[in-house]
Amino acid sequence: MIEIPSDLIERIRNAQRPVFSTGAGVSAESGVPTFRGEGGIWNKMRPEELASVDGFMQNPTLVWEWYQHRRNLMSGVDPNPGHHAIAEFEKRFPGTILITQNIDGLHDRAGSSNILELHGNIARNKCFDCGRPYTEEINIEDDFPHCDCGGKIRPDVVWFGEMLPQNIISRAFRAAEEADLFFAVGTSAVVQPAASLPVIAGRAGAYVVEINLDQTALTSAADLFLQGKSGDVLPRIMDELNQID
Ligand code: BJW
Ligand code: ZN
Repeated sequence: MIEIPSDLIERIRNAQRPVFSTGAGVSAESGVPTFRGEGGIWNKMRPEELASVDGFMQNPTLVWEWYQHRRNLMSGVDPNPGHHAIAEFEKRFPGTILITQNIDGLHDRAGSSNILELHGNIARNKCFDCGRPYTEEINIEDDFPHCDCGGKIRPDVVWFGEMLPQNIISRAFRAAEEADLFFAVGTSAVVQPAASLPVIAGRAGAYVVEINLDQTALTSAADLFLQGKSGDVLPRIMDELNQID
């Protein structure tokens, strides 16, 4: 069983502005594949084809089918103990900010409320041409629908080379700058600008804790690295906190 340093528990109890930043690893135990590492999507598929504007323009049907497949998969899974522990943390420490790169909506379903979704949400769609939200129900079997303007409908997610939603990323940068305790959980920390958030937080004085199965690009810059599954480590942290009061 992973050892949680008592110093970390003390830091959590004293934290004024805790922030979590999560990546695909947090949803892996729910059955959502990660992008990189063992079993990662990008080991078999090409991000330029499936998760870029150029890819969509060249073969919209392929991209649409891939997202329909993932929608189907994500609608059949549930939040895991890692998601639930983060939601419990927020209830215990109101004001906790949760920044996520995940598009699967599992944090919301676990009960977190203060969530900044950096890369959008697979449950939403928008028009590729005019950007208007598209709220009609979509069946998994359907070909991709069109907007009133004639544009193709696409998932409301952020592809490579696209800007992140401005209001969300600016709130995430502010949260990182103001954080005194920053948890980076289940992310390979290679995709920008999300990867810069723990670094910014650390430089601004936050204590940076990384939770991951393996070392990453962030590990050497983190103050504490807890190696393990987020679904094991995060509930262990909550257990330690619950034992104190
Ligand atoms: C566990 C676990 C368990 C597993 N418990 N842990 C050169 C240098 C720097 C930047 C760039 C560059 N060239 C281009 C860029 C910019 C680019 C970028 O960063 N590229 C790098 C890859 C080099 N970024 C962008 O394009 C972004 N936009 C942008 O920068 O705009 C400004 C701009 C515009 C134009 C030109 C230049 C700049 C947009 C990025 C969008 C990313 N989109 C995706 C797809 C989203 C939609 C979808 O899902 O379909 O987002 S790609 C994919 O990667 C997805 C993820 O959110 C993202 C990050 O992945 P994440 O979450 O870290 O997961 P993994 O799989 O990488 O890692 C999982 C981790 O979990 C591993 O470490 C495991 O060990 C661990 N793990 N099980 C704990 N149980
Ligand atoms: Zn349109």
